[in-house]
Amino acid sequence: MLKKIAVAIAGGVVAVSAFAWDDGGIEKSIELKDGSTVHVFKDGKMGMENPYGLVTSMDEGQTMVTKDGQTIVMKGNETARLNIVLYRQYRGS
Ligand SMILES: [Cu+2]
Repeated sequence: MLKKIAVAIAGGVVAVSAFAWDDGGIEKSIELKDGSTVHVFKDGKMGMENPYGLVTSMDEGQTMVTKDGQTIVMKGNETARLNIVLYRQYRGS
């Protein structure tokens, strides 16, 4: 079940909104300078996706630079949770 979500663009951060998906609890997805994406869950915790679409681990407290040059700090490390969301997306369920 795919559901279109409106991706809020907060604070000038570039949000990824190229395709619609079941948000799976993700509030927004932010592109980073190195080509990876940080997905922010509704509770504020984050999960990392590398440029190849794979979920990767990042230590909490690490800083990341967004595509438009802003610095954000990693909160949480939701690899398992993000895996479930991305996997569901691939299955299209
Ligand atoms: Cu990160």
